[in-house]
Amino acid sequence: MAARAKPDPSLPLQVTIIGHNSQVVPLVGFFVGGEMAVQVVTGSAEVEENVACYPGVDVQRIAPDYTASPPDLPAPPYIICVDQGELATRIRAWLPASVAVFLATNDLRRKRPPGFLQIMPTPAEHRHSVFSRLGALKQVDQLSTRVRAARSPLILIYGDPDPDAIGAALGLATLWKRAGGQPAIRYTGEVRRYQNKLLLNWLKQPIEQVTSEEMSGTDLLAIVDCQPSFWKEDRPRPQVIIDHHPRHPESDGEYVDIRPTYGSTSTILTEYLTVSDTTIDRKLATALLYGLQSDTDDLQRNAGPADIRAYDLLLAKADRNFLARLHKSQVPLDLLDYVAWGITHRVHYDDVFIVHFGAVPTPDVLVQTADLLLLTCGINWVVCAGVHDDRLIAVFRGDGHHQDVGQRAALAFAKLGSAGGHRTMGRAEVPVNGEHVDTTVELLVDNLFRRMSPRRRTTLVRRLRNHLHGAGPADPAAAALEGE
Ligand SMILES: [Mn+2]
Repeated sequence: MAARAKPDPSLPLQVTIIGHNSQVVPLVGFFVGGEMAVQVVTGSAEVEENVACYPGVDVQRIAPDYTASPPDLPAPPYIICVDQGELATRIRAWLPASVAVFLATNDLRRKRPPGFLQIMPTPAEHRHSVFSRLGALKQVDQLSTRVRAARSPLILIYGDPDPDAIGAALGLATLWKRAGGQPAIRYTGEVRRYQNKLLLNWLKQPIEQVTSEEMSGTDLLAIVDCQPSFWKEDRPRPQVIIDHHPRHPESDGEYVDIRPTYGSTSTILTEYLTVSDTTIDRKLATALLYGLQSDTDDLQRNAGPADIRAYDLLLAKADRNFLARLHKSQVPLDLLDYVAWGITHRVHYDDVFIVHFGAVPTPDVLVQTADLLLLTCGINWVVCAGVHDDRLIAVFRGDGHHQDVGQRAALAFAKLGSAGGHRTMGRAEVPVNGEHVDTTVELLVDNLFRRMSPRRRTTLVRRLRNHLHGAGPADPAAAALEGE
């Protein structure tokens, strides 16, 4: 004979329900349904009769005024089912001391007296969770309806596909495939970051650069993790926009879901998939979680309750070994010496580090350096600037506590180019029209620190210019061992 599984010692083996209101019978059904033994102590003949038919239920009748305890009172937990606070207190007085004393009244809007726990969600709590699910399901239906009517749906990512955009695009594709659609996932830029290449290789999904034929041939265009305002030219007119960046006034479409309070677009897609009971397989969970992790710096930045819920759910399904490998691969080998140069040539002013690299091979240098410099104690924000593609690019990183760097970037540079971001990360891109790199130092300093004293301004400009005129980053080959 097979040994019976030992009962979980942390679970009570029985509960005691005391009282006579209409909560008694449903609670008895609830516990008996979970094969728990139930003791009922009641002053009501009617209740005694109503629960008698349940298996595994023992009933003790006591005086209807509950002045005295029954002769043998079982151990806690106790659930008191009466509607008068005074009566509940009277019963409580003859119970042994225990933290496990619940009160189940019919009037669930009334405040629970102190010392009693709540056993079931209140109707308001329950209603809230059901209603929000119904709202989310309505959204999923609206999205699915669109793909059913489309011949060639296209999910488009703006620029260099980042993890959040990839996760969100895969999430939307999964939802649309379930509805019978065959969406393609495309991006407008190039895959540049090493980690993103690693992720795309591992996913083995046909995610490629978009062609102009695909753009003109699609009858259902969705953009994720971006808005049409991101495009500098040839702005698309998507039917579907799903994003978490601050809403641009011109972001219109048939289906627009923009949630700036969310840490990632992957979180929005995780909600769609979860409410509709759509299977999230290991690869999809990994992509969504990586998107959520990289946009929120592992929940440290811009993460809200929805992000935490999604994180919890995805973590159980994702490939954590692969994620660990992705997280460690931060700095590309050929950029390491740029990062080293940036660290050496920082200028420290109050609680900020400023670096101007001059010409950079890729703006990623700015991102990598800013992220690293922000690890410094006493530094609350970092600005790393460089010239790339005839534009001055300034990358902002901040702790989100002392100031909003996205707003700071916008205040400084929005009039001159594109600028903005979140509390903790911002970016500005300003055309420099072939100007000498020395001019971009002034452009950076004067817009960034409008209220700086002239003396300090002169020193800062001079210091940054001297750095530009000194030796540049080392050659990475110098660090490598020669082959035999
Ligand atoms: Mn994002």
